[in-house]
Amino acid sequence: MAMGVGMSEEGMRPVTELSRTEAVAEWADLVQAVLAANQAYHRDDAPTISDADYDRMKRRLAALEAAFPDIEATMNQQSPTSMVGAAPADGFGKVAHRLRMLSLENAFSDEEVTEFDERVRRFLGLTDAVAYTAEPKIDGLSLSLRYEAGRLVQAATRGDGELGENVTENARTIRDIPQSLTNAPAVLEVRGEVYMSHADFSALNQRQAAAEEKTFANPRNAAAGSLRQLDASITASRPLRFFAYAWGEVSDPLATTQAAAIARLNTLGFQTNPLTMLCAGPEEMLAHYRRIENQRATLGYDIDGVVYKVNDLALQARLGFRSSTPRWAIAHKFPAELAWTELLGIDIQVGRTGALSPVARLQPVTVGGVVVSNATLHNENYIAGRDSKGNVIRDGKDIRVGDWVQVYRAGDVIPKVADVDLDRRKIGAEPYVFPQVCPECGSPAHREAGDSVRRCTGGLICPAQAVERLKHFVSRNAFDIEGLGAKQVELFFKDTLLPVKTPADIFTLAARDAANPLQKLKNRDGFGDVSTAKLFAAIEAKRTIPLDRLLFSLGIRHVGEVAAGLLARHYSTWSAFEAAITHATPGSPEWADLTAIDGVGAVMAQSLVEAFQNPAERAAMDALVAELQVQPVVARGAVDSPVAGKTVVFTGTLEKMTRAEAKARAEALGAKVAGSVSAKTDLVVAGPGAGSKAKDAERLGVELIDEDSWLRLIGE
Ligand code: JCF
Repeated sequence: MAMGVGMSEEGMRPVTELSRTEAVAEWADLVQAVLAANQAYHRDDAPTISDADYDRMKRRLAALEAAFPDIEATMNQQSPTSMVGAAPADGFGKVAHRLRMLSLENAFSDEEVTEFDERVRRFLGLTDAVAYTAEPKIDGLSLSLRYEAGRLVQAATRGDGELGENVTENARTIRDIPQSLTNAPAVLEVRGEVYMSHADFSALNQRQAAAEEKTFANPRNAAAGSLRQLDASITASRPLRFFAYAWGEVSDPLATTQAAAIARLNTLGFQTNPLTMLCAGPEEMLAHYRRIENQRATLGYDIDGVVYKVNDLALQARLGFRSSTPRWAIAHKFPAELAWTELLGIDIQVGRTGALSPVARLQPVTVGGVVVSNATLHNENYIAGRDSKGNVIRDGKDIRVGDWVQVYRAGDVIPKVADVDLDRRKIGAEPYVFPQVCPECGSPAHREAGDSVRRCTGGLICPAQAVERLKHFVSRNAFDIEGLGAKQVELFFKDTLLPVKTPADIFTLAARDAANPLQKLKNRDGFGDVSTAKLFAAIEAKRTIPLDRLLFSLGIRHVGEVAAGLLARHYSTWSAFEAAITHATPGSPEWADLTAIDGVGAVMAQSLVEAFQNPAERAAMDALVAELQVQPVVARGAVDSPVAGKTVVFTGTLEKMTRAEAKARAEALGAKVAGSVSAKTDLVVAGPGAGSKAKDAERLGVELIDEDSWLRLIGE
């Protein structure tokens, strides 16, 4: 029985009273009805039911799925509640970017810019100069505009780079964004920055204040707040602008160089930044940086640095990407803003891996337009006037409570304490004594030799570590559960009726709530029918998770996103991974196999092994995995590449490309690149001077080819 138009929720039987068969029948009908309504609304622009009825159907679906969590899996049909791009009950629809929206690596000094150029040329094996474009880095928010047959069909925010928000209707109200293009490629995604000028920002704030509406802290916030309005007519009333500086999918290349591509975007009708310049190398780039810096105050809009990009697009393609940033670009940030203030106290925060981090409590002070009252003091050494290697910093001046300290902010990062004014030190100020036990759980806090960080040894028994692990678990690049952020995790962690102490507890929340005859979550303060159903549905939607995300989410020390990807692509399935790590003690074949993964060293391997040998950690992982369907991860680019899934070792001197480029190319084609030859190696590519690795290949019967054969194999 699907809900008919106008049918009230009160008239419906609670999902908990339904038999499984009844629930499945109702679910299947509802899915069909919602899909039909989606099509009518999105494809045909001709809604067949009211928004209220639509929302009711989606809520009922979510409730059914919360009460019968396996419905979606057993019916072999994806529910609209977990579909990307389906119209959500509120907020914006999600858009999957066809090509990831990138962010940029940062440089903070001239030296880092020179190093960037050296890195680029080393990677490409070029001794000649490389040309770069240099342009102001606009401080707004990035937007991707998709044109098909010359018409604007979609606008999406960056989001996490893979999934953005659909803000098409809002983008249509921005004057700088053309609705249609002539002589454009059939498919063209234009990327750039939405921003607000200083003049428009202050006029907007005056209007807002006069109307007793909220004012904005800076033009960036005003631009973001204006673009992300559910009511596009509000966006239309806000003076937003747009600079184009990049592109995503294109059916025909725009040009062969960055500079020409930008010129083409300009010809097509986009604003491009007039301070974009072509530079012959680092010297000219730094000169242009100074020029832009000198004009910063009079530009009329906020910029926070200068972006440099390799000009030759063929070289950009060879350079490719690191995990989320291109190797061919860098953002040279303007110097941080500074201020002096009094250090009121030092608090110790205990992080996810047990690290004791000292946090400065400051007399609030404005640093570059933002009020700062906390700043990081990094670690024990830093307070004492030494860097993490023990070398003297700040001429060895230590930092004491009551001191006047210099605070700085660079970009969006956490403010830092940089310096201390000894002339203003109070008489009787005592050196800071760093705690030797965890302030949260009382366990001893140890410093390993060579580590600048003191760590709580309590592991999961330390409430601070446990809660930070949970926060990491639900964070954006981990499980990313909508409606379950850091704040909610802290509340559930302390909750007595529905406690969440480990990740597995998240996935039993709905069942525990259903089984609880006393106070249901929906009847509690801050919850309700709708938000509870939404939360449970959001949790259900993440019960199926790719292995790489799961591995990152576990929060094992030294296993970041990149490492999680490497491990997932190597082992493919949770059971293979779990079996391998369980048996991987130094000297075992599993250990050799683990450490042969390029990018996995002994330190990470040891950390994984320790996590699996720790009974509490192990129990938490087993309980979690029992709640999940872990999707296997296949090697990247597995489609139609002759080397996809193969393990390749490069040895000897390569003549057509550098080792770094060869490795990046191979990985882009879905191959695994290993550092040493083993029985698992599929292919050894040997250049002149190849030594023991070529011999190993012969001994183990592994195929051995030269560089030219490799290039032919990958079709170059
Ligand atoms: O102005 C900017 N904020 C800006 C951001 C300019 C660029 O040329 C960018 C960017 C982010 C990513 N280019 C990329 C690839």
